[in-house]
Amino acid sequence: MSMFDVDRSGTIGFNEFSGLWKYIKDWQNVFRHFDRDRSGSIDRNELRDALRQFGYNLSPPLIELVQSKYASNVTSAYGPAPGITFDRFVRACVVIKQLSAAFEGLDTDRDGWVQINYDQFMQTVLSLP
Ligand SMILES: [Ca+2]
Ligand SMILES: [Ca+2]
Repeated sequence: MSMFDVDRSGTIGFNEFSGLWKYIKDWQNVFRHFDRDRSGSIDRNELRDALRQFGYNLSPPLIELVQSKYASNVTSAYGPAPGITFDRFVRACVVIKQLSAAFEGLDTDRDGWVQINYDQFMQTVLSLP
């Protein structure tokens, strides 16, 4: 919630709530757009297409890793199909965005490589929300 508590008052005011609501609505539209088979969850291919559309070209093993990290394993006939549900999809996208931004911040010459020591690595990872 802290990312919507713009004035850091510790509570969510009306304007902040509107922002949050708009944010959720936008994400729901994004989710529906990429849930192409309308299964209520995001499978590997849908995830790959979504991330690609967002500008993140993850390799197949990375897609697999994200999928297995965020997918729920509900196999009940009444629950959502196995895959990434809405809230986890948002979380996965936010994490990938933040990790990518952190990497880009370190890769100052933009060649796709960074050389960092333990201290910088820990600082980078721990400073992520
Ligand atoms: Ca789906
Ligand atoms: Ca570099």
